[in-house]
Amino acid sequence: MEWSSDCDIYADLKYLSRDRQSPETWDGQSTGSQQWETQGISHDNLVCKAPEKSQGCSDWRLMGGLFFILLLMGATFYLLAAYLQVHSLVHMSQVELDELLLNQSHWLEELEKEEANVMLLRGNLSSLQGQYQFLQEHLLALLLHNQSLQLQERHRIQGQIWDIDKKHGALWEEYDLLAKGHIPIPQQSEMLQNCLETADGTERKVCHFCPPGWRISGVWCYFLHLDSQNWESSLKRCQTQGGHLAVITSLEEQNFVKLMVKDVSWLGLSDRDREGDWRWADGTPYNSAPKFWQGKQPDNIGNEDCVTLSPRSDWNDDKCRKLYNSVCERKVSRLFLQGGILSN
Ligand SMILES: [Ca+2]
Ligand SMILES: [Ca+2]
Repeated sequence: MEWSSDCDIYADLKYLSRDRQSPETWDGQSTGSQQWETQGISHDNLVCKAPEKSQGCSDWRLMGGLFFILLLMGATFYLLAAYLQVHSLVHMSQVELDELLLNQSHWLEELEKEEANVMLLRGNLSSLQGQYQFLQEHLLALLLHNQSLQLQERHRIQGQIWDIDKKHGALWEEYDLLAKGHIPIPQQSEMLQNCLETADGTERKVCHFCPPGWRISGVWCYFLHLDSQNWESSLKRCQTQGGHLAVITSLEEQNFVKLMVKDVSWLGLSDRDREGDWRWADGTPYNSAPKFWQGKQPDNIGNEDCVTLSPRSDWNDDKCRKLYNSVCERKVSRLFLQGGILSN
């Protein structure tokens, strides 16, 4: 503590009596040289020390400095924590991105394998269809040209033909599904022979497909069965192939089917449920389309309820139990072709 005789007039004063050697506090709050004199203290006896408020001010500054440092440290810790959190998130995102890229690569490989499998399957399918058709024709020839076969043997062969028909149909359905799965089709494929320009002005074409062995006309596919069966069996066989016995609704269709058949063949028209109440196999109303009966048909002689067509004559009602060829009909599969890819 420095004592001085050069006092500021507003200093917190102490005076030192030179004879007492110890400072005493001056009890005035503010002072001036005149007051020393009124109190009987000689100016020579006054000494000063640094004002108390100066010490207080230093403490405040010190506390302020400490507070600032603490604030700075807090902010630093906060920023550090935030940085670590962001860094952690970025790291996690990077890991997830790496996983996604890995998965994408995996799926692309799987897709390539799948496409290769589909191509292989298509090749196998085509080969199988050829074998089925060969077997079917072979069995039919057996039935047609070997009349001496026992009835039981004939039934067995007919059962095999039915089985082949069903498998053939199932294979086609599978092929249809594959084609709809956006699988590229070779440009020269026979499947693309019935692709037509669309009216929307794009390069997209609309393609109509029939299963192998079926003939296409407009939006319908037709299949002629040469192994003769009664009307009921013929109807069921068409249903297992995804269609029904042929339904004729125009002169153009009548002419097409008439040219197609080789002998008397069943059509999908009957009045089995009620005499004179003619019904088409697919529910088409009988009166909504033109009719192509032969001159005096239908005559219902001996209860004839099922309708036939032959290359040389128009419709005739005949007995449903008789064994004739039959014509099945089903809608074309309709797909769109763009950039060598078929899709629905
Ligand atoms: Ca009838
Ligand atoms: Ca008749």
